[in-house]
Amino acid sequence: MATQKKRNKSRTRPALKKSARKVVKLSSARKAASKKASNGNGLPKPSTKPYGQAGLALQGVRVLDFTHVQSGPTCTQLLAYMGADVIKVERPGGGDITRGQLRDVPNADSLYFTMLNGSKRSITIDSKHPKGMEILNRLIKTCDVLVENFAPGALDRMGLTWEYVHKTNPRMIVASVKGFGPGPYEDCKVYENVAQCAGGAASTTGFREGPPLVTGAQIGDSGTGLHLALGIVSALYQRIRTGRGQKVLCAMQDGVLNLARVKLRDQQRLAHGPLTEYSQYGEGVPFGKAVPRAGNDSGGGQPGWIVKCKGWESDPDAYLYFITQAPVWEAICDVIGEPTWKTDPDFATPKARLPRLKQIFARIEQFTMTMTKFEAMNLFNEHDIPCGPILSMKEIAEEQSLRATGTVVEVDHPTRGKYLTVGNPIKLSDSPADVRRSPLLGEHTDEILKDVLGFKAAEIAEIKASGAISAPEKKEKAA
Ligand code: CAO
Repeated sequence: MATQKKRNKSRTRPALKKSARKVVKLSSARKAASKKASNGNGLPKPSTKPYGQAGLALQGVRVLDFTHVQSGPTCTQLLAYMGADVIKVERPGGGDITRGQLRDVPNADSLYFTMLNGSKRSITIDSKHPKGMEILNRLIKTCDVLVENFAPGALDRMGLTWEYVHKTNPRMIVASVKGFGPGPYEDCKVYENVAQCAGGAASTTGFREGPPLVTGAQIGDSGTGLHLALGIVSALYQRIRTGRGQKVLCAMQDGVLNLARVKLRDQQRLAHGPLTEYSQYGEGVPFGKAVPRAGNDSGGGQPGWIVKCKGWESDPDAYLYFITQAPVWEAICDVIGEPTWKTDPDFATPKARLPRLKQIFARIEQFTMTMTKFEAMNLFNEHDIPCGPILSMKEIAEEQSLRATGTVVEVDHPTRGKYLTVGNPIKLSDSPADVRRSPLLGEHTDEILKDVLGFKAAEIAEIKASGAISAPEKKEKAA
């Protein structure tokens, strides 16, 4: 890329008279240094440090984190895990509303908060206080990315419009989560389940006979936070070339639809006939105009279903997801004790099996009910048959292999003690995840004012006296 640019430049540069050309001579020492630093392609030479010891991927990126609840914090926590310095701005007094929501330990930050705000620093600033705005202005000048997920218009009402932020720091990337993109609903506040419903997930989840269902996975909030993180990293990459920031917008409806894209695929297939891999096809139930709920049918081309295992009567999670993958059909027949199905024309081909899936899964279930889900998992895997146990959250919390990979991490917190959090699900071989506990409210206020913003002790005292970083003292009630 750099070489191409260089070539274009030399082609378009007007010819200068030889005498007018300014020849800048590099001293031999500088020449050697620049040769050492670069590979000749504009990139630094490959580090010789051992993997994992060359700093973290986003080291040097500073994030002004105006996020709250779940969607935005998911994004900024990931950036922090990747090494960014994430400065979470919170309202003095209460901070992020989730600190106090779904509390399990009295007077300690909730798990809702702690599991979404690890590895960040917290500063309290009242953005509606003139002194608070002064601090924010300094932060805007020093940060690379501003991330927010306020209700539509809230950032503008603070005075932090895109135009203002861009003028103050043209390199700033301003990233937002909103419920909806531009259109009829753009001014609406949105929570997780609203997004799941508006993005097409709820109408396609659940059983045909039942109402639409939302899923436990937070595809609206955390899913959109993930999308936003990718947008930010892309904008940071583009900024290397352009030198300027840009707006990044992820609407939760769009994020959910992106994750539900197979259902929009099926919507279009409906125009060409029934969806033969859906159980309702085998059951002879006609399709309507829109994609129906498909129960536990697989969303892909290999039919699957959830089958009972030993203990299902008392254990709500004694189940296995079983996939009748075509290439291992013969092995499936042998293992479940139906060897004649290998050649029986009613079962031998994927097409022949489609109208009989209910019967096939009933037979598989008869077999799996004789063993635990883990025994079944082991047995089928010996034959390369894809399947998976339905794991409870208790089992996941106790799973040692997830601890070993850092996907589940135990951290210690000064007021709540040890808790489990989800570490970085994205593993980079040269950037080990930096998973630390969440900050207390305003824990890093002084340190940020001093070290990041360069305020002197007297100025910090003045800021404190102004009330811009602390909640107004509660007046004692008269006796
Ligand atoms: N100092 C002073 N005021 C502050 C502040 C600070 N540090 N931080 C926030 N505020 C103010 C905002 O300025 C805003 O004030 P105004 O409305 O007077 O301008 C106010 O706090 C509340 O912000 P909000 O409207 O975003 O919060 P809410 O609780 O009413 O709504 C939510 C929450 C999530 C519905 C809304 O923020 C939203 O729709 N966000 C976008 C979509 C989203 O991310 N949803 C996912 C949420 S997780 O399920």
